[in-house]
Amino acid sequence: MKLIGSLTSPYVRKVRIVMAEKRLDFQLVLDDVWASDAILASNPLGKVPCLVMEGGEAVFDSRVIVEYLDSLSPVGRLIPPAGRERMEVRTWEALADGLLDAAMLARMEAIWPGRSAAQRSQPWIDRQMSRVHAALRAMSQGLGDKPHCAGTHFSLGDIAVGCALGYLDLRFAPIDWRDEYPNLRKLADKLAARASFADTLPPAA
Ligand code: GSF
Repeated sequence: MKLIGSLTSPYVRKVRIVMAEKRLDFQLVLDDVWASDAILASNPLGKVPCLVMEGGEAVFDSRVIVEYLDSLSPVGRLIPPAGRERMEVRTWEALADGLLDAAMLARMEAIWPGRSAAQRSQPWIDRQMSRVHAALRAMSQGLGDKPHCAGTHFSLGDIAVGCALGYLDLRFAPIDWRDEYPNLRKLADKLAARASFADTLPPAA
């Protein structure tokens, strides 16, 4: 399997962590979607991550990829098979990915070179950043004093939240989520000790 992606994308990191936790072998093909259109040959949406299977079929987006990878073996199940527990884990993932979607929209509004200074909208950035802060609040409330996001086990929910927090460190360093939400800091510290997280830390911005 080939995984097309970048070392800084948090969605790609989520997939790489799942691969590592599941002990799956893959080749990482680096692609900067902002500098080239090469990704369009595999994913018409022009986004990474994109998984290219042995037969050449392309799989996207990250949620579909991780669901597929988790189904490949029962080793270290990251998504419960059914029911309420599954819904809970997927909702944590949606919350973490949603934080990222809002953060990306805000960042691109502020820095995408295709937009002139006059075209940038501060109210739009503020709207997206309010979603980021609301998602952080919801994560902290949902986690409470539990050891993991969903249930008592490490799951895709923890992975997604860890990637979202890592992205804030990379691109939104002034947001002091550790100070504001000590329970998220505790979770992040625990996750950082896992090889899958340590080995996929994004290079400094
Ligand atoms: C989001 C992927 C995405 O936005 C997923 O796979 O979960 N819902 C999708 N990827 C970004 C890269 S990033 O993490 O910076 C991307 O490829 N953006 C290119 C674009 O044109 O939006």
